[in-house]
Amino acid sequence: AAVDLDKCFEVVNELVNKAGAIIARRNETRQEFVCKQGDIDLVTETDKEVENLLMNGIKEQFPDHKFIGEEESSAEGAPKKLTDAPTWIIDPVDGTMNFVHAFPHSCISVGLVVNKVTELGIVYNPMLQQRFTARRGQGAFYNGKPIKVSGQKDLAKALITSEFGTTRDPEKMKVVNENFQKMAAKAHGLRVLGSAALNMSMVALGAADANYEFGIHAWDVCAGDIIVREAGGVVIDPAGGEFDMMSRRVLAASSTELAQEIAKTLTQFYPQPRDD
Ligand code: LIP
Repeated sequence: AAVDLDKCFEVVNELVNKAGAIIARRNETRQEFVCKQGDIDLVTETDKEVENLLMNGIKEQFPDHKFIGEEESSAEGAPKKLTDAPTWIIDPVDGTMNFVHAFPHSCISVGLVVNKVTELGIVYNPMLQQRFTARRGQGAFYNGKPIKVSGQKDLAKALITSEFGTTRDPEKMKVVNENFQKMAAKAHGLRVLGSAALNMSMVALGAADANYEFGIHAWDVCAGDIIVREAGGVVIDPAGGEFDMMSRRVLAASSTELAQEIAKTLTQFYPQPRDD
């Protein structure tokens, strides 16, 4: 059956409002957490509660839709194959480290993929009420107003975001540090704010010019990808090829020229295992 994307967008916006209210209230105090893979990969009760709220709300309206969720997949521990079925890709709290510290910079990130094409995305920071939305072919919006990337082409004038990531694996950290050094030397500025989805949204807004990261997951970047592209930006693989949502690698930029310059500059890393 055809997917009613208008209804999908309406339903998910309402659910995200409810979930956002929970996150914003809890963010007033520091949160208890448990470690997942390592001591800096965190999950809280709120992550699980918000994921359930979103998934149950969607299932009620669209019983045959599928899910790839951060906590859902870690619970099952199984890789997820992306099929042609309508699939919601959900990070209930992106930026969990910020959330446990009550640093008000985390968000809900939700994308809907149909026939392996992302149709819509929402990134919502309920603490600061920043809502980024996009639907395929209809542009990107910040709190309802159309947004555009900066169009910056020159790395020397670009504000770049990236992350330390959620592992202290020495090989990975070596690459992270090497790339921070390169960017600090070549770019206009470098920021590490703690949420992959919000990093990408800042590129869409034209506030940052590019974001790259090795080690992200599909749920961190699914919504950000469509929001950046609908804002006129590009999302590619950090080595310069096509973006692969399950590869755990991303490079978003305000222009093809900037994306390719960063791709040439970066020391490459291929996180294992992939998401699928
Ligand atoms: C995290 C991101 C963080 C990034 C990690 C991770 P989580 O998501 O927000 O910025 O470095 O790769 O994916 O675990 O907080 O939802």
